[in-house]
Amino acid sequence: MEQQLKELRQHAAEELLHVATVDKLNELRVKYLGKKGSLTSVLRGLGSLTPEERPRVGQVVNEIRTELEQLIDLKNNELKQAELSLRLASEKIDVTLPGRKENLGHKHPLTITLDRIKSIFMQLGFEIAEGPEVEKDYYNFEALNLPKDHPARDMQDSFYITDEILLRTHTSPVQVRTMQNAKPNQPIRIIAPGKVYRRDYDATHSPMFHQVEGLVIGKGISFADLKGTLELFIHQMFGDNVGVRFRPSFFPFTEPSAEVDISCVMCSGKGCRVCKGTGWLEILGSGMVHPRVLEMSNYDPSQVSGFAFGMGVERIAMLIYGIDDLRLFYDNDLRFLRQF
Ligand code: 2NL
Repeated sequence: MEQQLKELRQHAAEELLHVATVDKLNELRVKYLGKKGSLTSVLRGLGSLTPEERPRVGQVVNEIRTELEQLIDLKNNELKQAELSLRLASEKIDVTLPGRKENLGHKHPLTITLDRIKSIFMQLGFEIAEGPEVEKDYYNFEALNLPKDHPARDMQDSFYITDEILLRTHTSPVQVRTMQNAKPNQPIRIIAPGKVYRRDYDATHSPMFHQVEGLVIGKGISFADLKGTLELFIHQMFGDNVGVRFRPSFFPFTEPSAEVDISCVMCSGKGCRVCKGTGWLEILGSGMVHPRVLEMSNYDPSQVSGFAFGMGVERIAMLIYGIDDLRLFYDNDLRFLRQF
């Protein structure tokens, strides 16, 4: 038995010396020291020895166990250290390399402009209303007092889908829907931003463009409210020093109506190519909501009144940024877009 133990010790030490991985080392630990391992089975054979031999052989078995455990621990540390060195070598990073630049995008100039317009009106207590871009003729024209023979209703000027359905030509239908969904004579203070569609295409007209319309209805709303609101908007949008001018005009859905001009942002009113020598730029249409329009959407013109206005977002962005061709907004040319 002592010979058998000596061989086992020799063999185990040999094998442990040549083991190359932690996994393999664990296999050997089980093979020699485990519950069904070689050393344990020797220990079980102790019964067949004489009582005199037992303590001595038992002691030898324990010595071998301790020795093998130490050897395994040693090897384990050695292998772990080797694996770590290998990982450190392969995962080495050069902290002196220049960093990689994050390529961050930014908002489109039209979105920046629209966000600013919305923000100014939101500070004045306006809510933002939205609605469908494919609209009924009724909401787009009929309810706005646009007579059947109005040029905007011509097939040549609007995108019709059927006789009764078209792409909205302004965001007014959103305001009509808001009026018709309200309680009787309920006050309203909304802006309706969004895409609109007209059959037009040149340097200053695109078949799709963006509009913001506004609508305020309530008891005693007057032309003074219209002027004060729009003047404040223009000064926040273009600066306090810009001149503002209200000019009589006509829209089928407002009476009286006014167009709003600002002093030319290019020449400060001296007269140039952009303002065609007049010193003024038209930027808004507005007016007191026509009594017929109020009536058609269940508001009583003897109880409440209101004002409305509309503006083109592209036109305002072109004036603010000094852009002379609106098609640049849609070309997605990064050389253009990166400038904002
Ligand atoms: C312009 C002119 C305007 C309105 C839009 C409106 C809406 C309702 C009732 C009455 Cl529901 N009016 N909208 C009023 C005046 C002018 O837009 O030049 N837009 C670019």
